[in-house]
Amino acid sequence: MKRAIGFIDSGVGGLTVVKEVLKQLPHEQIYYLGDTARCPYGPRDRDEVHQFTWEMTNFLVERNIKMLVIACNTATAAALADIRATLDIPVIGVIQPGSRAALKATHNNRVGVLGTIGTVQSMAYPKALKGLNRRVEVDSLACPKFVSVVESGEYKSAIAKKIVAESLLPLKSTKIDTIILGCTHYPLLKTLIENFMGSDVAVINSGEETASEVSALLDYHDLLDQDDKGVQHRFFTTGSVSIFQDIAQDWLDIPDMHVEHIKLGNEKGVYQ
Ligand code: I24
Ligand code: DGL
Repeated sequence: MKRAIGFIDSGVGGLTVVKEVLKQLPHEQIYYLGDTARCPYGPRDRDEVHQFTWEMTNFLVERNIKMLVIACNTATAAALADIRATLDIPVIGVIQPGSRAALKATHNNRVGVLGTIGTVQSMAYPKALKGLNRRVEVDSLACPKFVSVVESGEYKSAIAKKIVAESLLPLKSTKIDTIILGCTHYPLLKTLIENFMGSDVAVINSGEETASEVSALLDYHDLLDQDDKGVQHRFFTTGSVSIFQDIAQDWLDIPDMHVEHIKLGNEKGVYQ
């Protein structure tokens, strides 16, 4: 029996990571769980995000996944260490890969990090970056408006351009030469961010880097699938199946995607 790579996220944003994995590893089978009923995680307490992330993890572990990817930055910041220490399958988050790529790209050891409130407050990126290179200087910035502008579908509009410019203004006066997109949604704003920061600043997509690490880790553990025979991706959502399906089909270019509605938590359904 083929075993899937499990992906968990607060909603649909983690599909940016899945898209990169499908591109790099077309033989692999994907199980994706998006907790859209309780999205966004960004403004929530760390303990709550930790609890929700464990609930998602247990759901996919019960379905015999061979590796877990925590595709959400906020969830990675709140729960990766604990989940990795507990499970006996490889577990990967989005923060370490993004950090490693940023350190490769920077010439002056000054890195900017954009994320949700939860991710920025956790200091997970500065910790990861300094753990890899103690001389690096980090400027973190929470961009709470970015997720809603992407989810409004207006991410290419003049409004988005204005929000990006206003939010990133504090970074203009710093010496950063590299910026990490530390949130699943921000790759959709990449062009606007690049245009505002200018061509001297390298923009790192954590999701893209994570896909490369998934590939390396599967190879290392000898878990890579040799062909795409019998591949049956599965998508689970705690929210609306039709909204999830519309976005995911469009984003991943998979027609007639099968999406299943599931419930998580002790008091099922009360979080909506
Ligand atoms: N993009 C995201 N989330 C949405 C959206 C979007 N609606 C349009 N687009 N909605 O995330 C989530 C809203 N919730 C409401 C409560 O129920 C669950 C859903 C970014 C997706 C990244 C893959 C714009 C859009 C789209 C298709 C592809 C990409 C995209 F419609 F940005
Ligand atoms: N997936 C989240 C992240 O990467 C963004 C959306 C949310 O706040 O839940 O941090």
